[in-house]
Amino acid sequence: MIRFSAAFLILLCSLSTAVAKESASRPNILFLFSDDHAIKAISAYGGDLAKVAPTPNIDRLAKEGALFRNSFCANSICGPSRATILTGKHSHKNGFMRNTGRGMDQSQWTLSKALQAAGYNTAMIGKWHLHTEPLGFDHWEILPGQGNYYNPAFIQQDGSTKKFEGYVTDLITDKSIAWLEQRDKSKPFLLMCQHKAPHRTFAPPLRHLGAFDDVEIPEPPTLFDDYANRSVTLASNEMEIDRWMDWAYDLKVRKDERGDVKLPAPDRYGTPEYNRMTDAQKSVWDAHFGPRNQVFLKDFQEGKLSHKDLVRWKYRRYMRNYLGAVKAVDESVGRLLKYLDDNGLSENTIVFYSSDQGFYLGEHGWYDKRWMFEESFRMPLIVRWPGVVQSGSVPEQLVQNIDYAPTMLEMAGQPIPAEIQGRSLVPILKGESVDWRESLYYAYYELGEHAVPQHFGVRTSQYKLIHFPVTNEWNLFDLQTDPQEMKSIYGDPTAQAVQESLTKEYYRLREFYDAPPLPMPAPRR
Ligand code: SGN
Ligand code: CA
Repeated sequence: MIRFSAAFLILLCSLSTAVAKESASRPNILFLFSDDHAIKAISAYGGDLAKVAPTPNIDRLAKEGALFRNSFCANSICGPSRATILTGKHSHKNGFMRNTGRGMDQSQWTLSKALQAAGYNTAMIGKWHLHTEPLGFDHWEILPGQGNYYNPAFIQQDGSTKKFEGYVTDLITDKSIAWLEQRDKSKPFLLMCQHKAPHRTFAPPLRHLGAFDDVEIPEPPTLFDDYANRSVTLASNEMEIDRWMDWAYDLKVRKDERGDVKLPAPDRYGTPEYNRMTDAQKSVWDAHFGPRNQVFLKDFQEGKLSHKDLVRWKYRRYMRNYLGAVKAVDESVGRLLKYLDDNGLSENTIVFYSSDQGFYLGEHGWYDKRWMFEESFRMPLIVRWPGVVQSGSVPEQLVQNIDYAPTMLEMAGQPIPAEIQGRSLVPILKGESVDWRESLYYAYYELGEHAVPQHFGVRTSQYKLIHFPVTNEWNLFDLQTDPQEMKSIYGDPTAQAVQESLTKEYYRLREFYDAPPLPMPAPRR
């Protein structure tokens, strides 16, 4: 028989009490993240769309936590936003400047590695998009690249790829809950649950087809923007609903290959997502879109639709599908919050809701993101932290995704490395008065997709200056008098003082963040 001395048993007891105390005192972190979710499509942020497309579960987080009114990204594109979140640094410092090119350099410091080393049980489930295997996670299961909506494949931790039947958002939620169930409960956790939705091609779960058919989708005032009074590069964009959103407009030349508007192509019905569905799933889809497409195509072929009618039709169809995908993301948030409630985890779990960038929902005639204009520059950010954050608070400070890593480190009681460029939001979350930044730096480096040029800029609470180095242009907006950003006042004699101070601030920020010289070289393909 093995005998333990009394002293050894006492030591063992006090150690296990210490572990239990530590995991109780260090909060869990549930990071709920989506892809391309514009704040306008979250009802807690208000606006016309919020009335017809409520997001009650995300709203619950805002009611019980803090909704950051002025939250922005550093570079409005997927991979770079994710790399910034994991490193607390602008793209030029973490090296992931564009979606294309090499994978994330994981030899550098990352949030997941730091929390894992600090004793957190860490998991990453869903869209990763950094072209590498996730590091610093005890468990991960990720979509390959952009992933698929219907019956998607997931890359497993052993390197194999497995296909699962179902809708991607539901599957990511199931997998997240399954991980929470079997996690190491002696440790606090960090779970990054990262959805693909509502990214293009805006595919809702089959149960939500038609969910928004009977509501009036409000039209943004800039749906027919003519791109006057701003950089010449706006007009050469390739993300306009009118000219660029895929659809079978003459049923011969251009097909709805990606499935943006869910019209049949002449030679095959199938878009890549359609072709992934089972026969039973296809028949639900066909029963929904078939008759609606027939009505549209009849009107179109009989010449009943003006050019503007066609844009409006595409816009409405895009929005209905986008909102259907958002509805499923909101349900996912609801399921995870319920899991926390049912398992006594709500009190000691900090919940974030965010998305990699915003998105154009018809503003400036666009879908997609990338530009420093408000709709894609803004990122939703809601944080619920029971006992610390005052319910329903709405911080006004200018915050950015460089701030997420230092925030989570402070929440977990970890030191913030000096190399991190962001700042912890903890003092703001605690409602403390804090000397905060008065301007944000922005940089966009891609050159190819959607024909958005490289641009850089600075935003204060009232003004925004955008620099287009390739065409050597500057745009300046007064966001108070021109919130839609329709007329640049750069060069306007009445704006001279503002122009000088913003230009100075732009160069100060570039130096402060140690930004590389412009223009940047073409991306590696
Ligand atoms: C895909 C989309 C683009 C989108 C990029 C980047 N085309 O290439 O419209 O801008 O992703 O999106 S699609 O036909 O494949 O849908 S990001 O969110 O991953 O940065
Ligand atoms: Ca995105």
